[in-house]
Amino acid sequence: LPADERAADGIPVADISATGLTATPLQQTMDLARIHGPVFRRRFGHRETLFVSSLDLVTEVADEQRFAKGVPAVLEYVREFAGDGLFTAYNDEPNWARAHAVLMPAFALGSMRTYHPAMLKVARRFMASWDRRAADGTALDVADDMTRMTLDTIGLAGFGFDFESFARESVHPFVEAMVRCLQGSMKKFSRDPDADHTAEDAALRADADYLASVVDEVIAARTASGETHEDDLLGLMLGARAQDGGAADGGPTLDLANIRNQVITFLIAGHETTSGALSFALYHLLKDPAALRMAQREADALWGDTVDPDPSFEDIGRLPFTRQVLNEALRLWPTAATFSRQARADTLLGGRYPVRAGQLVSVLTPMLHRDPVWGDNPELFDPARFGPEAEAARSPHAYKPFGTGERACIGRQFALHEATMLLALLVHRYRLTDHTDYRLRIKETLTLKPEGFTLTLTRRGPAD
Ligand code: MNH
Repeated sequence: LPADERAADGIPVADISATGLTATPLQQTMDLARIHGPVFRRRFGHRETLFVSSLDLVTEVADEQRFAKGVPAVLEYVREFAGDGLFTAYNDEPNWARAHAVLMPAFALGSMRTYHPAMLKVARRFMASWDRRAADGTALDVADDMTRMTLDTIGLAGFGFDFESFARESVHPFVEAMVRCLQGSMKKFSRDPDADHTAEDAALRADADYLASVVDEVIAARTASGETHEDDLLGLMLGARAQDGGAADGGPTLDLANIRNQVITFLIAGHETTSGALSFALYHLLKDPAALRMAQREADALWGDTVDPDPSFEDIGRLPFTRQVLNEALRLWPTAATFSRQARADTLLGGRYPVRAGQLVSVLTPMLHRDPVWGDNPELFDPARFGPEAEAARSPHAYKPFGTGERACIGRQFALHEATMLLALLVHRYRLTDHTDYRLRIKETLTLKPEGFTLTLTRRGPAD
């Protein structure tokens, strides 16, 4: 790694131009933070990114008076297929405020009651698939199955569209095209500006067109049905009129081009990160028998020996330890691992580092989640960190897996409801076997997932 160098403003510069960005840029950047500390610049050719990761500095950039969401280079590339959808919209694009107003009610805690039946339906498909694995003893790829589950859930709950992922040999082609698009955005960041990228770009364009065609299929299915579905995301967007904060003439609040961008955004943002979070949670439970026992005890207390429990909406609020397991998994591996903030005016970070108006600051969330505020063994998986008293005693800025402020994750409750239910159902039903003595390797496709994490399982009996 390059020698430490300090710019005139006192911020260390890690110049990786010679070594290059690796296939795991996030983990590489975590290593840089371990060397250079909680504020540094990563220089790569003509690109420079300012990273912060201490509680103090993140508290500052989370101040909505001083900073707003920033759209960094990689998100500019994601805009090539997600356009002005919520995730990639600029703060001042009118469609952001319109779509936010239309969709917010669909993500209030109470709305999860509406999605609960669709989530449960997909969880049952998941278990039917795992039951077959339990019967024939074959190994399964955790991240793949979690991806099947979360994609089908957002498709059904959000859009009434069934991807039927568990009826397929491999994940839906939408996922494969999406992964190539996300990876393509990541690679664009590090590519040689002078080389010829025509072939790569054409391939990416083809994938983006395919994503758009799936979205058109989703919208056409709804339009053809002649039904309105006022309570799902697509219904809300298609039905929104002027009184909801849109066009003054009573016309639709969101134009069709924007609705397409929102659908693509939700199909991606609504499954990719939740699937990773569930995969990491299962990984940690497999490596921590005491935590697994506690999660099982919690599920058993709710559902006892019932072979096919019928979790109610309220049950999901009665699984606090399972929720803590997810929170802790997202602390160690926040699956959307960075987010950017943009200075509203010239300012001084930490009272000494000048940041100009409009400049971006990236929060390196996995290192914030290893700040000394987390104690002297931050690498240890310990769900007790999210017990009610421990949480109340800690700054809310110490934990940012869902970003911050007005542009924080709209789907947080959705993800947590879906993931808590599935995790509890799984530990209730199966005994999991770490048949390869798996060592964690993390694959980066803008989001994080355990790579090559497989397990075998058997059904639990009443005596387990
Ligand atoms: Mn989600 C924004 C993480 C699940 C839809 N999400 C964000 C941001 C983070 C994030 C971080 C902020 C990004 C930024 O500041 O640039 N999201 C997650 C994680 C999970 C997750 C870790 C699961 C675990 N997200 C979901 C789900 C949905 C969703 C589920 C939809 C059902 N997220 C979004 C949308 C945004 C967002 C939409 C953009 C919100 C906005 O800017 O208005």
